[in-house]
Amino acid sequence: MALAASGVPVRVREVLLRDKPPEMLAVSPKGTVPVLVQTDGLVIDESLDIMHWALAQNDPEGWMNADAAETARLIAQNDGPFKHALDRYKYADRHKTDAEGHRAAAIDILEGLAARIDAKGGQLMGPAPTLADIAIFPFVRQFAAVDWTYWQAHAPSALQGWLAGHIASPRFHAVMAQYPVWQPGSAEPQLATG
Ligand SMILES: N[C@@H](CCC(=O)N[C@@H](CS)C(=O)NCC(=O)O)C(=O)O
Repeated sequence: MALAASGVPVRVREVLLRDKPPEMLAVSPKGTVPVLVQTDGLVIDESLDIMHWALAQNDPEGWMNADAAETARLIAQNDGPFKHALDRYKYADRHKTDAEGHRAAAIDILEGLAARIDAKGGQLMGPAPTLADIAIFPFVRQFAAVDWTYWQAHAPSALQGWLAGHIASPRFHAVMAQYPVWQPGSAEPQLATG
């Protein structure tokens, strides 16, 4: 999303996580996506770092115009306790965990986000989206998608509206496009940006 918003030109190599190409592991041995390789060969392989990198170059919608410490705190809460609960709710079979307990822990965090959205006028840091919203909504979407009926019945309405707005954005649709899996020598399409 940040790459798309920044307009920084990016070519995409789609990979299968179950069949990671050696070319990817050679530049980023930890084997997670996304991996960004700059034209000078420098590698960034954490999504938040990629967001910062893109928006430092061009931030036409002012996604960095928010309190940095508060933004970092919200993202750390998301990447730490929220993701912990989400994974154990979503993959309760794999983790042999109590799905409902983890769902409740996640909902506690989501209630806090909803209170912020109400207080701030629509988004996490103010009336307009900033980095925190863009970094966090895909995880809230994953939570909602585990059980949409539960989400609609129990998630705070401010958060339902916030998520619906982000999911409906043309940019989100564009960046969710599927690309043919890359193989050496195959095309590297431009990132679709909406
Ligand atoms: N903190 C990392 C997490 C990246 C991550 O875990 N990505 C998952 C996919 S969403 C992955 O690549 N998993 C490796 C695998 O499933 O083999 C980031 O945000 O870049």
